[in-house]
Amino acid sequence: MRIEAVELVRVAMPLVRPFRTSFGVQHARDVLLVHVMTDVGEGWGEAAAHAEPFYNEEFTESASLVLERWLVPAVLGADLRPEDVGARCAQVKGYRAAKAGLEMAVLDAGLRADGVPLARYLGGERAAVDVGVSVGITPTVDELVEQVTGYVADGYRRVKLKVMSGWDREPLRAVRAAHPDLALQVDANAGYTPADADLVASFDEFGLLMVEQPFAPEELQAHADLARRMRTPICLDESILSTTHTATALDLGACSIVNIKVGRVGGLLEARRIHDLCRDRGVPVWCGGMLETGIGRAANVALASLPNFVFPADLSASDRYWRRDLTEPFELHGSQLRVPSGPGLGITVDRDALADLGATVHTIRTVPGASR
Ligand code: NPQ
Ligand code: MG
Repeated sequence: MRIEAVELVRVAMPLVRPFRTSFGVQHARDVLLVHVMTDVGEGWGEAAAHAEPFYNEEFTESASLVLERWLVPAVLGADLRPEDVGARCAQVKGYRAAKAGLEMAVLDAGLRADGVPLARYLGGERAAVDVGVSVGITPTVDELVEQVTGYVADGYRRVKLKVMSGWDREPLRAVRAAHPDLALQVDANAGYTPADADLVASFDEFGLLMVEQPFAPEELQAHADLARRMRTPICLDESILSTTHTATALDLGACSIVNIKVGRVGGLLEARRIHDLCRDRGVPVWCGGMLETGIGRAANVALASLPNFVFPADLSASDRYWRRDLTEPFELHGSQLRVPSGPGLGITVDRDALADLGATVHTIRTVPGASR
């Protein structure tokens, strides 16, 4: 297929409630969408970067700039398959959310033209995926318990609590007391240091499914040391940027569960390769989330339908994030989201919602007659 034009669409999406983690509080998402126009039709992708470089180095403005200056020119006017996008973008180091958004859009266009749903293309085997909810840090422990109880009433059967120093054992004790049998896990977003290992190891008493990314991304050995002294499995998020990072972390014993996020690893195809590597090594994975709109969520749900995604995904219904999503809303059915069955991402982008939210569009086109 030939890439004829690319639109970078930017839209501020207010969250239904603020989302606080050890790296800061988000009141709205600075959403960056990639819309490709090709000779076989259009496609959409989401570059799930954070507004600020607090989760990782990338941030929305930087992702947009890198797309405009290097990634889009690397595919514009070219006759390519979606599987070629990664290699064309490889000269750019990092900026994995930007690359993921571009690859997603080209995949959506190609699969739509072929009439193939993304989940089927990726090798998904389920029509619906188990999902959980990620609960941010709240002003008080009572508010946390209230939020968790509300989500459990909605149908979520797995809850992830964000923790940080000063917000860990006390909220954990309270949530555990209120919900003794709830599947519960925690995520520190790299907020502890190896000097906090005793404290983190003490979370064993709360009967957690896993502890996610207690230390900095590069602290693989410290994670391995912690894993050896904890009963609770360690899961890595920020440390895992590629199949190579995954293999190294597993060789070291730094984790026994892997969180796969499309925007963190550079795209759906690298995400699938990490899934396959983990499957071959008997390591369970689950699909992380970055508060995506319905566009990125559709891709995540398709990915999470692959067989080695064994823990519930960090993908909730649209109404947990947005008053109005950019697609038809994802709804909870029991504790599951349905995998879209239409071609490509299987969603329709709501252009009226984009307009009402004040989306801005930057269009990048080929020069007529030029080819590469
Ligand atoms: C995590 N996600 O597992 C993240 C944190 C997070 C649902 O807890 C843009 C880029 C938005 C990165 C929102 C959840 C993000 C983001 C949340 C990361 O660590
Ligand atoms: Mg995480």
